[in-house]
Amino acid sequence: MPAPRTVLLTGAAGGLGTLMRDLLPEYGYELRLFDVRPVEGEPNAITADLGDRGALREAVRGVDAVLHLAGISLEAPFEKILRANIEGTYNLYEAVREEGIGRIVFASSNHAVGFTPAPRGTDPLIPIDTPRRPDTFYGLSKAFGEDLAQLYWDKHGLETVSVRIGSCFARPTSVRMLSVWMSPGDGARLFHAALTAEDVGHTVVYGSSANTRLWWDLTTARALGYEPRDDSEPYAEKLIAEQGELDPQNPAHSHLGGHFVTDPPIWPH
Ligand code: NAI
Ligand code: 15L
Repeated sequence: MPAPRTVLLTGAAGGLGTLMRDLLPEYGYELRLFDVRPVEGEPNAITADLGDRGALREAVRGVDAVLHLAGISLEAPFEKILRANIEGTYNLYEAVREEGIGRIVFASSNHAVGFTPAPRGTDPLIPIDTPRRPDTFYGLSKAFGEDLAQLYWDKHGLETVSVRIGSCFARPTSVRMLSVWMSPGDGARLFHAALTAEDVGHTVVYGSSANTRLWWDLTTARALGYEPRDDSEPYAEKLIAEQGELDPQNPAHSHLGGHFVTDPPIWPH
């Protein structure tokens, strides 16, 4: 696949979309913006819902690749997740297939495997092929997205890199985030690698910085050419002084997904 230049950025009005609108043009991309909300200061952005198949088809026409960030980004009632994340992602894949676009970079999430116990002490890092253990309907929708990506690769030759993002914000704000943080700069580096690496088929990677307290294995991300430059450790002393160390007896501290595993409360079973 030739290096993509024009990229459709869905979810352009969101937190991560806003960070990437600032950072990705430095890599030479021309971004076409898409979101259900208007994108501030961007009159040419496409304002449309992922449920609007016609708008999606027009939005992807002629782009080289799609960076798919749009969707509900936290736990929500199943019906809402179904519409935005499950049907919405399906609609996008159909539009991309119909328009013959070669690659999607999909914002998956650590919450697809959120019920996995976090490694402690000398435990090995969590591998990328650890069994899926969604911690929410939200996490379940990301597991669906990864499987949809695999189907479209196997059946239609449409490539995807599914990025199980940890926490991509300007800085880590919790002790858990010391392990799962991805700096915005590393986020842009990883998305760039995912957009340009050759022959990715469907590749699943974890998305985080090179944190001293990292919980998962970045091998598949590095294989794309990703070289993280940041580490959350400079934030550790202050965050631990304010919040205390993670408590292994607290399920919201001892699983990859953090508070997503307990909020809403675990159903009786
Ligand atoms: P966000 O909630 O700030 O942004 C999501 C954007 O998607 C919003 O602007 C929203 O208007 C748009 N959107 C929602 N439903 C839509 C629909 N039906 N049609 C069109 N647009 C729609 O979320 P954030 O933090 O920017 O995350 C971006 C993506 O990355 C999400 O898919 C999220 O699940 C994923 N992610 C983000 C992480 C993070 O640390 N920021 C961690 C893991 C995954
Ligand atoms: C996510 O998937 C969310 O979209 C983001 O808002 C954070 O909560 C992040 O995971 C996290 O796990 O910290």
